[in-house]
Amino acid sequence: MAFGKIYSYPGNFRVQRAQVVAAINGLEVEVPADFQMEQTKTPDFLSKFPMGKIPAFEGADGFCIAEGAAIAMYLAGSGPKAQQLLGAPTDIQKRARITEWICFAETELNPQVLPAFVMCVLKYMPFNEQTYNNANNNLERALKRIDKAVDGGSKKFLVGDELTMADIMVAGPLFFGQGFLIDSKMREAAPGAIKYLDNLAAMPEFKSVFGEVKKCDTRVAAP
Ligand SMILES: N[C@@H](CCC(=O)N[C@@H](CS)C(=O)NCC(=O)O)C(=O)O
Repeated sequence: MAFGKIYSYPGNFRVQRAQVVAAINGLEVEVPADFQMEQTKTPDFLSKFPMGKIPAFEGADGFCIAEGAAIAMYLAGSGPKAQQLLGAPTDIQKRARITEWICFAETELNPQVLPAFVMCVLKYMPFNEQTYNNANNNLERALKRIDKAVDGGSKKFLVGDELTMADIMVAGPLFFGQGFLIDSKMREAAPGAIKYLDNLAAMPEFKSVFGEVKKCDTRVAAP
């Protein structure tokens, strides 16, 4: 029996991160293919997920949780690899370091890759040059921060010497962003970070969920 379901549209990197975690922990998690965004506004969905947003996780035991990071953390803590992914409960500093990178992913990476996607790819929002430039500058700064953390590409993981939630959470938005925004020019500014991401992308844990990571030559421009 499946451990639970994640409701989302297909190809959502927040869900893909959770799927990587679930696979590492041997948890079966379904992503129903027939899910429609309109369902997020139904009384049934809102009674379980009051924000009416996806991703949203519903466990076989009835436990419901929203927010992509919280879903991934819940799955990380629910299987045999919990200590590897989250750090041992007694190793407070390691757990804090992993949390630092999770916060970094959610606040320094996701908000930088999403504006260009929404304005230039989906075209749901009018193009705003200042928003676009600020996000790109902040993204380059964040990539340089990662470059430093992995010693110019000589380290394979952000925390310690095995895969943790730090890597999984950071990889999601950056694999996604490489397809349309992190172009060859931005990649040249942080080659060690890109080498680190390439190493992660080649790991079976990521490859089975994300497939081949697409890399754009030129970033998406104003529509
Ligand atoms: N903070 C949430 C954001 C989730 C989010 O913005 N989801 C969008 C789709 S990518 C959504 O459900 N939008 C529907 C709405 O705003 O009503 C997370 O990280 O999971």
